[in-house]
Amino acid sequence: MKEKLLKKIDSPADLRKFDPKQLPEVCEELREYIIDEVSTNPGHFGASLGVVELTVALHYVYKTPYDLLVWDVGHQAYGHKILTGRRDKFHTNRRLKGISGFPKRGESEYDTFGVGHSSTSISAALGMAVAAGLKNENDRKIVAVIGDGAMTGGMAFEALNNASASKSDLLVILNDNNMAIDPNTGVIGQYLLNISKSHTYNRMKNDVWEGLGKLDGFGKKTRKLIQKNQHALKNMLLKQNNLFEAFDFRYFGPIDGHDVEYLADALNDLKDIPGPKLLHVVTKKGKGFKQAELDQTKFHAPGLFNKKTGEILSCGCLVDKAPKFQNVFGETLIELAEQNKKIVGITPAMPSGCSMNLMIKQMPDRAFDVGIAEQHAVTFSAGLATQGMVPFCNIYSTFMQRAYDQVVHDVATQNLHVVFCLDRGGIVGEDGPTHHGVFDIAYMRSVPNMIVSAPMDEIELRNLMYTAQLDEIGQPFSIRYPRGCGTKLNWKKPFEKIEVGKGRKLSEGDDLAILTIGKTGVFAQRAVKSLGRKNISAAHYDLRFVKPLDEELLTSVFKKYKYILTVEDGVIKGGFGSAVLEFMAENDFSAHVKVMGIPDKFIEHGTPDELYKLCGIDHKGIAKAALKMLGQ
Ligand SMILES: Cc1ncc(C[n+]2csc(CCOP(=O)(O)OP(=O)(O)O)c2C)c(N)n1
Repeated sequence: MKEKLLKKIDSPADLRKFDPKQLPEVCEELREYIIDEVSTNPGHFGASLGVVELTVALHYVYKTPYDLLVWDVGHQAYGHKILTGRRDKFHTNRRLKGISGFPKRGESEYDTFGVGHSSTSISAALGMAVAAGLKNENDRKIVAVIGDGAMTGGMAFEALNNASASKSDLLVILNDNNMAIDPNTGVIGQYLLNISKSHTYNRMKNDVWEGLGKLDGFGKKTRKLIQKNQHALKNMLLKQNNLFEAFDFRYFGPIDGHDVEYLADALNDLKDIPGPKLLHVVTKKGKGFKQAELDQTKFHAPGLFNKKTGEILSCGCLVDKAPKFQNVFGETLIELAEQNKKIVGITPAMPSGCSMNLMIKQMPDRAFDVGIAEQHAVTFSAGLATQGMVPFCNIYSTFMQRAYDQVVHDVATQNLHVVFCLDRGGIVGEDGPTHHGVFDIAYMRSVPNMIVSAPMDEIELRNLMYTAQLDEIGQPFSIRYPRGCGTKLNWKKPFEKIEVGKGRKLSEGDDLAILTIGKTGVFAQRAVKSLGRKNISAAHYDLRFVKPLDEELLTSVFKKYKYILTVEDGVIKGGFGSAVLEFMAENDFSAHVKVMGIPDKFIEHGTPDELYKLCGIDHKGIAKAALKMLGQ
C-alpha cells in the first residue's frame, strides 16, 4: 500500500495542514487502509468505507477535539479512529486489550461519546451543545453523524423535537446510504430517497444553497439578513414538504457524500449558520470495495475476507458444521409458524442477524422488520398478543435493554402471551461492553408473570420455542440463547414439550453439584469430565429455567450436597445464582454455594473464549472453583 499522506497524519491537526486538493488522495489511502486491516482483523466494514470522505471532511473543517463530533452507533468510526492518533494501533481493533470497535471516551479525547447502540447521537450532541451554551463556549461546534437506519429509532426523533425547542447551535449530518444492516424498512428510507431524487426539490434547494455559498463576501450584518431571508424563503417553499424543516431544523442537501472537496466546502459554509440544522449526505455503504457495494448486508461485518477476491472466509467454529443458534431459531420459527397460524415474527432491524429473514422471505405477511425500534417492537408484539396472535419478538439481549419498560408495562402487567427470543445472550466477544448480553437474566427474572429460560444447546432451543408457543402457556415467555455455533450436528429432531420450570440432571456425582443455566452447561460438562480425571465426582444439573425454578430439583440438591456451584453467563448480581441463594434462604437449607458469573463490572472486548476465561466461567474456571471449594 502506498500510504504517502496517511502516515503523516497523527492527529487531525496534521490533516488540516494539507491543501484541499490533497483530500481525495487522503481518502483513497484511508479507504485502502481500512480494507487492508479489516480483511485480516475482522470488524464492521461497509459503514466505515461509506463515510471515508465525510470523516476526512469533518476533521478537516472542524477543530476537533475542541469541536465535538458524535458518531451514532459508532460502527462507522474506523476512519475517525485512524485519523485521530490510532492508526498504528488499529490492527488491535476489537482484540483483547486492543482498541475498541466503537468510539469510547476513555480511549481518546476525540471520542466524545461512547456508543454501540443506535440513535443516541442527536440527544448526546444536543446535551453537549446546551452545555457549551451554558459555559459560554459559543465558538464550540457540535456535530452529530447519524445514519438513515439509526434515524428510524424513536430516540432520534425525541432529540429532534427537543432540539428545535432549544435553538442550540447543532449540526446533524444524516448519512443516508439507504441501508441499515439489512435494507431499511418503513417510510423514512423511502422519504429520504424521494427527496434525493426529486428534481423540483433539488432545484429549489440548490437556489438556496448557492445563495448561501455567496454569503462569504458580505459583512456580518448583511449575511445575517440574507440568511434570515433565505430561511424565510425556504420556510415558505419547503416547510410543509420537509420533515426536518417541520422540526424547525434548517435542512441542507442532499449532497454527494463521496466528493470530499465539495463536502468540506459545504461544511465550511454551514459552520457559521446558527441554530439547529441538518445536512443530508448521500453515500454508498461499502464504497470502494466492489463486493461490499454489491452485498451490503454481508459486508456490514463480514468476518475475515480475501481482499483480492472478496471471498468471505469461514466463521472458524470449533465444531465443524454445527449450526449457529440464530439459524436454529430462524428455521424452527418457520416450522412452528407452519403448524400454528397464530405465530408472527417481529425483529427490530436485525432480520439477518437473528435469521428472521427466512420467515420474512417465506411468510412476508406474518413476519415484520420494524426498524431500529426495540420499544415499538415489544409494544407492537403486545398489541398482536391482545388479539390472540402469538408473537415471537426476537431482540438481541443487549438491545432489549432499550425496551424494558415495554416488557414490564405493556406485556407483563397485562400478562400477555409474547415469546421473547433474546439472541446474543451472554458474552458476545469482540463488540465488547456495549453489546454483551449479560443483564437479561437479572432483568427478566425480576418481572412478575415472566417465564425465564435459557437452552443449553440447539435441541433445547427448539423445544423451548415449541413449548413457548403452546396455548396453555398464556403468559410472557423469554428464551435467551448465545451468539455463535452450538454443538449439535443433528438438531432437527421432532419437537418435545418441556415442562415449564423443570430442569434436568446431566451427570451423577457425589462430591459436589454444579447447577448451570444455558450455554454454561456445555462448559460444566467439560469441567465434570476433567474433575473426574482427578477422582472428583461432580453432579451436573441444567436448570433450563431461571423462573420458575425447579424447586423439587433444588430441594433434592440441597438435601444431598454440601458443596454447590452455580454458573451463568450473566451478571452475578440478581441473576440465576442469586435465585438459587434466595431459594436456599427461603427454605432454610444450608450449603457452601459459590455463584459464578459475570462480575460487577463492564467486560471489555476480546474473543468469547478469552472473555469467558477472564470471567472464570469457562470449563477450566469451573473445575478450578470446584477444586478450591473442596479444599484441593
Ligand atoms: C438499539 C440498537 N439496535 C440495533 C442495533 C444493531 N445495529 C447496528 S448498526 C445497525 C444499522 C445502522 O444503520 P445506519 O444507521 O443506517 O448505519 P449504516 O450501517 O447504514 O452506516 C443496526 C441495526 C444497534 N446498534 N442498536
